[in-house]
Formats: sequence, C-alpha cells, structure tokens
Amino acid sequence: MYEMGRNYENLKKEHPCFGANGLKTGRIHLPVSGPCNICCRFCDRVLNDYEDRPGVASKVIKPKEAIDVLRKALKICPQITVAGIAGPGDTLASDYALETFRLIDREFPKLLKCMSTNGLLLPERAEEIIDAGIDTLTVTVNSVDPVTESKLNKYIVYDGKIIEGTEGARILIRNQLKGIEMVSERGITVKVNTVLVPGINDHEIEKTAIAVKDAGASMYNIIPLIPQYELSDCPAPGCDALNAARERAGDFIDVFRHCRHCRADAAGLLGGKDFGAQLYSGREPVKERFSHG
Ligand code: CLF
Ligand code: SF4
Repeated sequence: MYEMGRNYENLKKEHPCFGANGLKTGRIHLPVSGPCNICCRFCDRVLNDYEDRPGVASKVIKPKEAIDVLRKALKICPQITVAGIAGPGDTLASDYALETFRLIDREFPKLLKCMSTNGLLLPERAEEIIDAGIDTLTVTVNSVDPVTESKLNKYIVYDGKIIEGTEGARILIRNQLKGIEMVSERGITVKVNTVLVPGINDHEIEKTAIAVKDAGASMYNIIPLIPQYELSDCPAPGCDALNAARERAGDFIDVFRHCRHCRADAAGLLGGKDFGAQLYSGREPVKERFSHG
C-alpha cells in the first residue's frame, strides 16, 4: 500500500488523473476485467487495436499476465506512477481486478493502485477493495435521479436477476452513493466520472456534483458522450457545453479537466504517446487517446 497515495494533496502531485503533471507522470491500464453487470445505453465494448476510447482493449489478460505487462511497461516508461484497471467491463463483476491489485501490492508496492467501477457492487465488495490496498477509486455516476438514469442505463444484473428501468436505476444509484461513502470513510480517495449526455443529464450536473461530494468524493470528471449503441443518434456535447458543465460542477467539487478518455489498455504519460503497441504484440499504435476510467 502506497501510504502517500492516501493523502489527497500528494495525489495531486503523483496521480495524473488527480492533477499531477501529465507530461511527467503516467498510468497504465491493465485490461483484466472483461464482463460487466449493467447495461449502459451508450456502451460498446469491443476488442480491437485501433479505437481510442474507453471500453476498448486489444485483448483481455489474466492477472498474472498483467504483472508481466506491468514489469515491461515500467521499463519502457519509468514515469508510470499509477497502475489502473478500467475494464473493458466492470472491475467488480469478476474477481480478476482485485486479484491483480493484490499481486501489484506485493510486487510493486510503490505504485498507486487505481480502480474504476460502475459501483453496483461497491457496498458489498468495499472490504475487499480496502484489503487489496486500492489508493484511488473512480465511480461512474451519470445521474442521481432514477428517471434520468434509466434513460442512460437499460438494466442491471443484481442478485442473479435482470432489473430494468427506474427500479434498476434506483438500486444502482443507492449502491454507488453508499459505496462511495463506505470507501471514502476508510481513506480511499474517490473520483466520480459522469458521461455528459445532451438532453438527458446535462441539466442536473450540479445535483450530481453535490450528491457525490456529500457522499465523500474528492474529484469530479465530466466526460463527453461518445454516441454509440442505443444513443448513437444523440449528439456529443461540444466544448462549450462541456466547459459550462465543468464550471457549474466546479462550484461544489474539484473538477479534473484533462481526461483523455483512455482505452482499457492505455499505457504511458497522460499527455504523451501511448505505447500499448509495444506491450501487446500485433497491436498498431493508436492515434490518440470510454468505459469509465
Ligand atoms: Fe486510469 Fe481512471 Fe485511474 Fe486515471 S484514467 S482508472 S483515474 S489511472 Fe484518467 Fe483516462 Fe480520464 Fe480515466 S485520463 S479516462 S480519468
Ligand atoms: Fe459496463 Fe462501463 Fe459499459 Fe456501462 S460503460 S455497460 S459500466 S462497461
């Protein structure tokens, strides 16, 4: 466990997604988590070498392979300070992410361990997350209103059942906020991501920012919709709308403004070239750099 990482002020110097200089500090995403337990209406998870967005990886790897990839990555880019897991599915829908973080804690104790989740299983798995030594946790909360959330999320899979519409959305939101409270009270620094979707959740960004801040989140990251799947006809927000939403949220919580919408297997400096092609044989370099980072 990286003790310094538990201090928010230190994270601002060492974690590129919490304000550290993205030209000097880097992150790697280890794509160990394939399945997901909810169905976002904008999600299109695929395996390929060329798309530069969350939810995409060249392949899904096993926890032990992730350690080999990490060792190689640190040789190529010693500025990497953060080992993250952000999909391509949900990190809590299977055990692979937590298993990988336990291995990282043993092998690379100085690295910050950063996990990203939709939060559905956060309350029931909070103890495991704390035990694995996770330093920073990102929870994607797209709305705290079940009616709005049901326009963004088709269903959840919970307790072995598919739960649709506002009923599923209500459970998801409850678990997200409860989970944020549980882990932040135990010293894990929480960032919340919201996918900004024009006409659906853009009018209630303040409400979401206030709710997640009250639950214990320290940082807020608003990322623009990449129109796909059921929302493929929805327009992506422009820079002005994105900036306006960030300004409004900034009245209530620290806002991160340099998100690169990383692939689930991104590697390198946040502000630099991705070198995933060197880690995964056969992969072509991606041009630039959505799940939920
Ligand atoms: Fe990865 Fe996300 Fe951790 Fe960063 S990314 S799990 S907090 S180490 Fe960062 Fe990439 Fe944006 Fe995510 S730039 S998509 S916010
Ligand atoms: Fe799951 Fe993330 Fe896709 Fe939503 S965006 S369905 S949480 S993988």
